[in-house]
Amino acid sequence: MTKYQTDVAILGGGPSGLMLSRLLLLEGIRSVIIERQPMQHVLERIRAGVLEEGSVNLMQNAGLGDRVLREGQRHSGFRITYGDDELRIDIEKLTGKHVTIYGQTEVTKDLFASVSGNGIRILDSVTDAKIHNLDSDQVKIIGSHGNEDFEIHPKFIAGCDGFKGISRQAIPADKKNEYERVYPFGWLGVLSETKPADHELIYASHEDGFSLCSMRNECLSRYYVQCPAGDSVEQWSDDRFWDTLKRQIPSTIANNLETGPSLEKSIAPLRSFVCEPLSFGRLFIAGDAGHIVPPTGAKGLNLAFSDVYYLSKGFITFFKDKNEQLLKEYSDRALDRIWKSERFSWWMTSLLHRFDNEDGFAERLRRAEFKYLCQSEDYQRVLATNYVGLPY
Ligand code: RFL
Ligand code: PHB
Repeated sequence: MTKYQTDVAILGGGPSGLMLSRLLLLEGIRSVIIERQPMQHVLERIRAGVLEEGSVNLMQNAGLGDRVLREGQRHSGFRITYGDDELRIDIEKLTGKHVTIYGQTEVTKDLFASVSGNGIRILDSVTDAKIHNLDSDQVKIIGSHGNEDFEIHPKFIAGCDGFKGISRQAIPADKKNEYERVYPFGWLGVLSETKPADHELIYASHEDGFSLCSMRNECLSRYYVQCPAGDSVEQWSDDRFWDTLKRQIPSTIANNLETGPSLEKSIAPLRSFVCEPLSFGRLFIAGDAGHIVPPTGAKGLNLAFSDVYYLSKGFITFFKDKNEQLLKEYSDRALDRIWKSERFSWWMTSLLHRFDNEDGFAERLRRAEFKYLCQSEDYQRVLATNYVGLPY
């Protein structure tokens, strides 16, 4: 049995857990990261692509600005298409801000390198991690790492272990409320070594379903198409995927689309979810562990970073100034921003996707919404302001 004493035990070595560990490390606050998967798997998981300015600033403040500023693509707008009609949202003109295309794989790589060589212990491939005595001074995490059992005695636990983690489950049922919408569709995502469809992102609404043309760099594209919730990857050959995508994006773009073998193909179910509050006793939850947004608004990773920003401030004022006030306020401050992003992500999803058993009324409302968006710069500004990220 190995025993560890630390300030903060961080469950989960995804972007939330790694960023929290890094921000605490810079202030001399110790942490141990407990990750269920091999770290290699975490580093290779293909997910988010769009970073808000706030997220890039946070990376810079964490001393990790060089690569994202050098290799990330700065985007000042994106397109929404509705059948063959299209609208460019000029986010820079509307908000004075931009977003950065930089894959979650790269974010995770930068964060991992900044903590792993710097005295932060990362226990990966951990099995059977369990939280004990959450509501007391004797809080601890036990589990197995390799062939050995471990016991961690921290002052606090940060639950950064994603939607399926154990930290949210550790809050007693009568001490939390959970709010949820499950959508009847998922996103089938493909990564391919092809030239992106355009130099900016295209969110395409079509009567057969939604598609997204995104990218990682000039020769690496990321595409998504809406698929039924129960579909499996085996049902989607590369040919079927490309045919569906080409049908659902405007013909001018489809005609010039470069296709190729998929390097990665996966299906993500779409869900909106919030747990309230985000804390209980010595436990504080951040990122996907506490909330999920459908990826349409590109908010998940960005929200995880704003949570971690608030939480890091709470821990830092506790350990530096013996002041618990910011920790007490953490849940309310984070939830305020989370609910606004939940609203935006739900709205973008409703605008762009097709739902089962819809009637003509729903479709006409959606078309009216698109036309209104085309005609009203004020409405476009509301969209752009949310897309680039609300301040924190
Ligand atoms: P993660 O990334 O799920 O990491 C949680 C980690 O916890 C580990 N874990 C455990 N560890 C120890 N003990 C246990 N019992 C554990 N149970 C789980 C897991 O193995 C994992 O390593 O959560 P985190 O760190 O909060 O980060 C959240 C983001 O990953 C997520 O919000 C984004 O990927 C969402 N997202 C997007 N966000 C954006 O901001 N912009 C985007 O463009 C964007 N696109 C996307 C996305 C998510 C997608 N999918 C696949 C859901 C596109 C897609 C398709
Ligand atoms: C991505 O590139 O993976 C991506 C981009 C925008 C989104 C979601 C995902 O809204």
